This record gives sequence, C-alpha cells and structure tokens, in this order.
Amino acid sequence: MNKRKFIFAIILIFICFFSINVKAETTILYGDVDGNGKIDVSDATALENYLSDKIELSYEAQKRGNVDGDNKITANDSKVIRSYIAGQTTIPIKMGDVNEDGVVDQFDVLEIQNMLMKVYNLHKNKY
Ligand SMILES: [Ca+2]
Ligand SMILES: [Ca+2]
Repeated sequence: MNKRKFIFAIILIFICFFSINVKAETTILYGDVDGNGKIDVSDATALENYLSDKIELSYEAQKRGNVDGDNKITANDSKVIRSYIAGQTTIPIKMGDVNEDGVVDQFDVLEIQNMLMKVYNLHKNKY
C-alpha cells in the first residue's frame, strides 16, 4: 500500500468514527440535567441549586445543563430551560449539529466528511 492509499484509508476510518460518534452524541438530551429523559422544571431547579452551591452536579449533568453552549453553567442555562418549558424557545445546543440547521442528520455527517476531505486535499501533495 502506498502512502496515498494509506492516508486515504486513515481518513475513511476517521469518517466512520465521526459518523458513529455523531449518532452516539445524539442520545444526549440537552436540558435534561437530572437525566430522567425529560426536560422539566426540576432540571432548571437543579441548575439553580448547583449555582447556589446547594448540590453538586456530575460532569454529564453539567454537560446536559449547558444548553446555551458556552461551556459553563450559568443562570442563563436555567433561564433557557425555563423558557423552553414555557414553550417560548428551543434548546439551542444540539451535539452533532455541525451545520447548525437545528437537527442532527446525514447532512452533518456530510459536512464532517467535506471538512476532512479539505484537510486531505491540502496535504495530499506532500506525500
Ligand atoms: Ca429531566
Ligand atoms: Ca452555559
């Protein structure tokens, strides 16, 4: 196997890995802080209790609670969850929504593949 075929094989493996990962990540329900499968007032309350140091939250719970995508738990996350419960907004963050169209689907996988192919094309002449 020459170097070019080897690199292409590696890229294909990465594409498969990302495709599987995107599917796995879609099982995360952002806003469901307590992990009971639904987003309700207890999730907003859990974030508020965490922010006032009344309870601890696991890494996974913090990840699900970071609904605004700023990588930290703030009062805004609780506010977003309460707005979502009231039907006034959607949960903005969806893991795997690479093209930011609001859903995680095959177009996100294509987006990742296109990004990888651009990287491959940038470097293919070096080998
Ligand atoms: Ca919940
Ligand atoms: Ca946040």
